[in-house]
Amino acid sequence: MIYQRSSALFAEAKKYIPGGVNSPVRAFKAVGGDPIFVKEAQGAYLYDEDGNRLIDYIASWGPMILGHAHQAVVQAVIEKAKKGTSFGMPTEIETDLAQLAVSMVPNIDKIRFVNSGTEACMSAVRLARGNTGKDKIIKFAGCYHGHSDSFLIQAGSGAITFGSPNSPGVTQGTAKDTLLADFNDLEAVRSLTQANKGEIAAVIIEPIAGNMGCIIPTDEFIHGLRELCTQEGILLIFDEVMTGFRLGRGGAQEALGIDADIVTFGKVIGGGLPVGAFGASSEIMSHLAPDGPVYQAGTLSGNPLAMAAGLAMLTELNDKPEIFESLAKKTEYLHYGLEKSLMTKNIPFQINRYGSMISVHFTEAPVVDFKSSAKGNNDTFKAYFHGMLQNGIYLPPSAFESYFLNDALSYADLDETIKVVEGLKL
Ligand code: KE4
Repeated sequence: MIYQRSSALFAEAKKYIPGGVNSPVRAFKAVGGDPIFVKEAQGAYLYDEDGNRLIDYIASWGPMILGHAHQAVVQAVIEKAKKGTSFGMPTEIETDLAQLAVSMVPNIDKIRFVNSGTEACMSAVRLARGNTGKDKIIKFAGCYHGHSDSFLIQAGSGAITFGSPNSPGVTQGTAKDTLLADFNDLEAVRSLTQANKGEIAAVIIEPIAGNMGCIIPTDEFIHGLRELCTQEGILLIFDEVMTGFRLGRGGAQEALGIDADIVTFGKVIGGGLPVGAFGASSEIMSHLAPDGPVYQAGTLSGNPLAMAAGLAMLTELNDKPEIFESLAKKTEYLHYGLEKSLMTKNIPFQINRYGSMISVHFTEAPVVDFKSSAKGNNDTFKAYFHGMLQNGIYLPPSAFESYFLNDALSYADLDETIKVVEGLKL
């Protein structure tokens, strides 16, 4: 594969945009080389600026669950754009999407739209603090909830990728209110609640973690966490920016059988346009402005264009829930195919999978938290990533990410992907 035009475009971009990208993980820093510039995408395929066709396993980091340029979404956006894109005034379509989302997700009565997952998680924490009058939060090493200051403490995704899980610019004053525990370590959480009795507003967690690769909670951990939060009067925030509307209509709450107190969303809920959201019971949401004193706002929040994309995507998923099952089956097929191919390479590896999220880790021990994920051999990962890319398969350019399958992927695409792995020298 030739990537000359992408490299030239990257050099040009770096003159005007820091690092040549608008989100660090896109820059290929973890895998080396220049990032691929996409010209367009259709269904399961990316078409880059050098004319290469790539089978896409990131789906824009989750949103494009139906595949790229899905007819229903594109049509809805075109029609809505003709009538104006943003008014800064309430529109009916916001209620339509809110009603649909609330009907799909268990345990939330109301939802507020914002413009990113970061905003959703940041606002959810403020709402929890406003509801409880407490300052501290617990997060888990390797979980990523966006780039709001409180979260950039042992954060996952791009933060780990750059080896800077704690970002400069986050003050001690902020960091002191973020307590850290290891994912799947219930005792660590229990100790923090005892050492900070009555001071913790919320625990925020990715219920199925996707920002240190895909990591699945043990039943004992996630159910124990729910019980502990209930006992201690701590609000449990499920960050479902990745899992919401991907694992099923009801996301991780439904899949795990756990009721969170506040749930955050992003990615799929916007259908590929900028939408984040957070939802909770009417009681908890009654604290949010303009009903209550917890302030939160946004010029483009709920803008009709983004609402149109989100409504089209959620309507498709709500009307055809068999899509979730079909995606999970495709992911299982890919899992066993990758496993079979990698076993011929005589290297240690782990494959973690949940629903349509999957990740490959080149390490001996099971990957159950940030520490075990960080033990992965990054040189092997780089060879794997570039070997796949050279053969037309686009994977996340970091070992600390999850693949996101899309419904446009065919079994022929999966077989092609598996075959490429067979031929890799790792
Ligand atoms: P955004 O602000 O990027 O929309 O959402 C932040 C966020 C919050 N919570 C979870 C669980 C997330 O995965 C994310 C964002 N995910 C990353 C991918 N690991 C976005 C990709 C990027 O940073 O460019």
